[in-house]
Amino acid sequence: MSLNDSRSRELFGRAREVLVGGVNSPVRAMRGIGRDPLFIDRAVGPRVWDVDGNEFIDYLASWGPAILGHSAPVVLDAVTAALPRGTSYGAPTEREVIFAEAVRDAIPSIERLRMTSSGSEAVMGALRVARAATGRDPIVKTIGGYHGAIDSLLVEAGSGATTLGVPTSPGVPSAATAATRLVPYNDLDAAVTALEGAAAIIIEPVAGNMGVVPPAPGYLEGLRAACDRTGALLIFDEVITGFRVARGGAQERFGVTADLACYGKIIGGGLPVGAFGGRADIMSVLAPEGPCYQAGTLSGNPLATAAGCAVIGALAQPGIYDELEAGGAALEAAFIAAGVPVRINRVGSMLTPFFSDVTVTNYATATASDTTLYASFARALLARGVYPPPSQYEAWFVSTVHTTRDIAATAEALADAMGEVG
Ligand code: KE4
Repeated sequence: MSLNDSRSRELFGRAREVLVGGVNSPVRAMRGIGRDPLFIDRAVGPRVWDVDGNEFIDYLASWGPAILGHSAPVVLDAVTAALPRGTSYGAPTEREVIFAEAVRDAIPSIERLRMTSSGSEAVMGALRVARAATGRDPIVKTIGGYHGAIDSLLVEAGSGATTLGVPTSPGVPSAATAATRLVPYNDLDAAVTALEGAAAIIIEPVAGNMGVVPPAPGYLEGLRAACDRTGALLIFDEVITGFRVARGGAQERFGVTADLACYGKIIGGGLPVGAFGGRADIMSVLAPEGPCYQAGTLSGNPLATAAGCAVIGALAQPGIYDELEAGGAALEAAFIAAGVPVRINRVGSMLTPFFSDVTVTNYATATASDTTLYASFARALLARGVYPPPSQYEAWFVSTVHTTRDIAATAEALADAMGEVG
């Protein structure tokens, strides 16, 4: 079964003449599933339409932000109302205060917050604060963890870096990664050793960038204890899990408090946003209160903040995380009902199906999965109106607006696609 993608192909030809690789972010190029990218025309609710008019039930969710579905009315209304008041002032606004108070109400450990325009910038800021607050340089990261396009962390990085075959990027000076210590995910002993004398460990509390890999029982708690013992800071990179796996993110879901946490994606409702925050005593090193410098022209942008306030407000609705949990469970059940031979890792409404004979618990087992089969399966799903993440090393996301009919249609497509490629 094939897809009419002639307009996408035409656009891709033009795009490659002016945008590197035809895209503005590598993993969008769909090389991870062995095809050229589809150009999207619009997105509403749980669906996206490409420029050839093909309709898809969407599980990419723009890599996570679309937790309320695309073009959520509450988000569109908030941005529409904000637009006539201007798009950027370069000055503080009341809405940034409202936004930060809403984040703190949901995540009490965030005593002070700094907004940015991307998750990468949020992580950069958190690392710099951790180093300034501790006076130490070494940062521990997990092999396969992805924290944005940051020099010191683009080493054994997951997500598109692995998908594109460059987990350690050229162009990053060795000096930039000299203080980066690498440990396998879910290997507590390795992390405990690496944390001696370290400024911090930065970790995806639920890995999403080697595909979804949950923390082993006791892993996060063990990192917390090791940080307490060594004086290193525990940084949760919750760019994916923040407001995804619980209203209070992984800190709430697993009951482990981080010293600093990074956010993005969902908190901007699809507009450019990031944020980092944590203990007031740690964050007080940040300018203008302290000497540690971090800045951004569009940080706390009025439109992104309006969208963020709308999403965070909507996610305060009682029972909404039960709905998301049920949606994730329904998608997992659809894979099983369709007889797709995968090992599924799921936390709430984020999951990854691995074509693997073993349970995936870290980067080594994730990268041992059959990515060629995943690629052909994903292509077959696109031809059947289901839009999966275009890489084995990403998360599938269910929103609050995926219906039981959408899941049933997905189950049919899963079975049919597996019939073609299996
Ligand atoms: P951004 O700079 O892309 O907003 O956020 C970087 C980032 C930081 N931390 C985590 C845990 C992340 O997952 C990300 C970005 N995620 C990828 C997909 N897994 C974004 C997609 C892309 O790179 O195009």
